[in-house]
Amino acid sequence: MKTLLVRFGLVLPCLFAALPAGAASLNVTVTDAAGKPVPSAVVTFETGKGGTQDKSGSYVMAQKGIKFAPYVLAVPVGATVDFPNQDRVNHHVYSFSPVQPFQFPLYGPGKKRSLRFDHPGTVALACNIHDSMSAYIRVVDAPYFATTDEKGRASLDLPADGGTLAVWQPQLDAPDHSVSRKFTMSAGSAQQTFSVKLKGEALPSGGAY
Ligand SMILES: [Cu+2]
Repeated sequence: MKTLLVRFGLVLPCLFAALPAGAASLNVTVTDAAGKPVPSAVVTFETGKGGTQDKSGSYVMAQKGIKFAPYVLAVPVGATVDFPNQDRVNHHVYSFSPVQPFQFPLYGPGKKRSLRFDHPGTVALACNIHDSMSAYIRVVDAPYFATTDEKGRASLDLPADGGTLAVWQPQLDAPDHSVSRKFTMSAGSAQQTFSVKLKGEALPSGGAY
């Protein structure tokens, strides 16, 4: 018990220190027109007053089971993403997206490639060997962002402030595959729901996220 108390004593102040003053939790749910959850949607919040992005995370876009995993990976501007090949076959990963075109010529099982993403926007991924492989890296410049899980839910710790809440998803049927609304965060936890229109299915058949 003493150990537990000591641990909490050390850890809790660190957790609170990481949140801006007045921060509270916003739970966002994204559903399609039929009310089904929409996974792999990137939710962002911007106050227009800047804010520092947390760039301490490590970001992985694996190739596993002849699929990319995850299907959508949101990263802050300047993040380095690792692309480990966890399959028993070779992959040749590339993107033609103007935001940051690149290619990793054929690399084998157990090998890894890495790339830094310096420009906000969407980088659509494909594999030269496997036409069915498809995924997205969404490079965001908003200080607050999260990606919806299989239940279409995402949680963001936000300052009590007004700003723009936006949702991006690759199949979202809207300009830039994105919709947004003005939103003011107040103290305490809050809930927002987006009902969005999708083009076709929310995920490619057998898609991983
Ligand atoms: Cu491949």
